[in-house]
Amino acid sequence: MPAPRTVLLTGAAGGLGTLMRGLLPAYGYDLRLFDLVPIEGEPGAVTADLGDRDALREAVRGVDAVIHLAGISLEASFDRILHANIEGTYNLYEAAREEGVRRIVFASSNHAIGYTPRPAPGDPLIPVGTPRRPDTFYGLSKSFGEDLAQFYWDKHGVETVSVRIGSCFMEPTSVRMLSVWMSPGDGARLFHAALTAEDVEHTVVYGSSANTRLWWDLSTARALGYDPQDDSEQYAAGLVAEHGELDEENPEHARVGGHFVTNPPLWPH
Ligand code: NAI
Ligand code: 15L
Repeated sequence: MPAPRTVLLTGAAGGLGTLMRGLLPAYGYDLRLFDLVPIEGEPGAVTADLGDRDALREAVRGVDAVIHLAGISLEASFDRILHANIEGTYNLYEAAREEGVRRIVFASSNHAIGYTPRPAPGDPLIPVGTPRRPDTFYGLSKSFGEDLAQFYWDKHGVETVSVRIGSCFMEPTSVRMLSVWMSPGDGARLFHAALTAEDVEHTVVYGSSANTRLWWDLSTARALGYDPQDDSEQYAAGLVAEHGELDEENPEHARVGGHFVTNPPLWPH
């Protein structure tokens, strides 16, 4: 597949979308933007719902690849998740198939495996092939998205890299995030690798920086050419001084999904 140039970025108004709008053009991409809400300073962005199949089909027409970030990014009622994340992701894949788009980078989440016990220091890292254990309807929708991606590769030849993102924010803000943080710069490196690697078929990767306290195996991401440059450890002393180390006895600290397992944050923010 020739290296993609024109890329549709769904969810472009959101936190990660805003970070990637800033960072990805330096890799040579010409971004087309899509979101439910208008984006200030971007009059050319498509403002539409993932339920609008005609708008999606028009938005993917002529692009080389899609980075699919749009959707509900926290816990919500099943009906809302069904519309935005399950039917919305299906609509995006159908539009891509109909318009001949060959590569999608899907923003999956660590919450697809949120009930997995978090490894203690020295335990083996969690492999990509670990059984999925969603911690929320939200995590369940990401699990569905990964299966949808596999199906569209097997049935229709649409390739996907499903990125089980940890926490992509400017800085880690909790002790858990020391393990799952992905710096924005590493996020852009990983999306670039996912867009340009050859013959990915459907590849699942974890999305994080090269954190000293990493919980999962980055080898499938590295196999795409991802070479993370950041490590959350520079924030560890401050965060541990403020919150203490993770506590084995605290249910919120026991599983990969953290507080999504015990008391998930609800959409909208
Ligand atoms: P966000 O909530 O800031 O952005 C999501 C965007 O999707 C918003 O701009 C929203 O308007 C748009 N959207 C929601 N429903 C829509 C619909 N029906 N039609 C069209 N657009 C819709 O979320 P964030 O943090 O930017 O995350 C982006 C993606 O990455 C999400 O899919 C999220 O699940 C995933 N992710 C993000 C992580 C992170 O650390 N930021 C971690 C794991 C996964
Ligand atoms: C996610 O999937 C959320 O979209 C993001 O807002 C963070 O909460 C992240 O997971 C996390 O696990 O920290």
